[in-house]
Amino acid sequence: MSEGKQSTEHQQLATQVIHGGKAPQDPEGALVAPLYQTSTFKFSHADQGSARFAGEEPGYIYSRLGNPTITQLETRVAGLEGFPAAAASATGMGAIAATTMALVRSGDHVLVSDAIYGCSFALFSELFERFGIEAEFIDMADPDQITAHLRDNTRFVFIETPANPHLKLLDIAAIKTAMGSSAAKLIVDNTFMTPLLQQPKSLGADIVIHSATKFLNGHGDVVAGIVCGDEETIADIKMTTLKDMGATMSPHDAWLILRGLKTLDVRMQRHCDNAEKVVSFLQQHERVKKIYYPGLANHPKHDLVGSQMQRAGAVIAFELHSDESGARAFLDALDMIALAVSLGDAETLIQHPASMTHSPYTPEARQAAGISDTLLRIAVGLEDANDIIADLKQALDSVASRWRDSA
Ligand code: LCS
Repeated sequence: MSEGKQSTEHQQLATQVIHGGKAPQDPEGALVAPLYQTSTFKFSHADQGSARFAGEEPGYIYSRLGNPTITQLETRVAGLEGFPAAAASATGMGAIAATTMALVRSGDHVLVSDAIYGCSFALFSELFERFGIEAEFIDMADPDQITAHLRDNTRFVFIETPANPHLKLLDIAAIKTAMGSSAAKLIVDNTFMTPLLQQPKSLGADIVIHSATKFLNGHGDVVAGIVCGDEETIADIKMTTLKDMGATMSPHDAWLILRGLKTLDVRMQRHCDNAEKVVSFLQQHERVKKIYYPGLANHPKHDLVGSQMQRAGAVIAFELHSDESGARAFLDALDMIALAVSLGDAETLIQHPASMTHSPYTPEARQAAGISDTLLRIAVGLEDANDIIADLKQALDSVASRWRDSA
């Protein structure tokens, strides 16, 4: 390779977020690859069209089956996660549904962590059941539980770490070891970390999924998903569940995510710095009862920070010395911090999981997963940390009298 032309494999992640992926060639030499905002592609003659459909000639056909802007995003994210291939989808749930549905047949069994995003829980607990697929939810903090529950027909083990909403951590390498020689695939939802803070493939994951809506895009203007894996698995997902169920990404969204990705490294560092400052503030506030944050020494799996995960991330869950109505009054008293679901945006967002992101859980399943009714989740943004803290402080102070009454 000529001097100055380093191959993508050898570039550092902070460079890969900017340069990774096969950029479509622009005849004008534009710095930013053009957006292929097109639904379909012209064939130069009929034989070319049929050869492309038959897979005998490379080339694009129709944007649900592939598009140069989407390909660029897929190759960039696959490279960041250390996989040879990726498939982009319309939403994170589109990626999770297309991936998991491609792996199972009726009569199969799957193992799912008890603590995951609410709609992922709904997919496995309700939709899978309709198709005769048994999803078993277990606490995977003890990897021996996996060995005990694996069956011959278990097709995958699905985990999220850190988990939404209360940052439960799972040891990816220990789970892979516990899976032994099982043919089941280990699927890791890496949304909360991004490949810059956690590399599940190096710890044994077979498939890594993201809600690209979150940190990967980072600007709160897109809903999207992506799944990374080996060539064969990704080709299967693309040619079955993604192509025929149709939750494919729009080229415009792919272009926006490519733009957002360029600042992923600087954004993640700032997100984490801000989160650490917010945690320090919450720790010394008398009205805060409990904080769930992997960076705290009292987190049950704090030792994974610095080994499995590079930093503790930017999502914090906490409980106040109040009942649920006091927690709601606190949310209503916030000013700059947006009362909104989602995470990974420039804006700091806060929400109440039991009635919002995790309302698809049954109350019993929420309790089993350790998600209390008074839990709040804050996704720390990129503002000046002092402004985030000032808003939290004024809201805590403004409802203090109410808590004195209800305490
Ligand atoms: N995986 C995780 C870990 C998530 O947090 C979400 C969405 C998804 C998958 C699904 O991605 P989507 O289809 O929304 O792109 N989490 C949300 C949340 O915590 N608040 O709003 C959505």
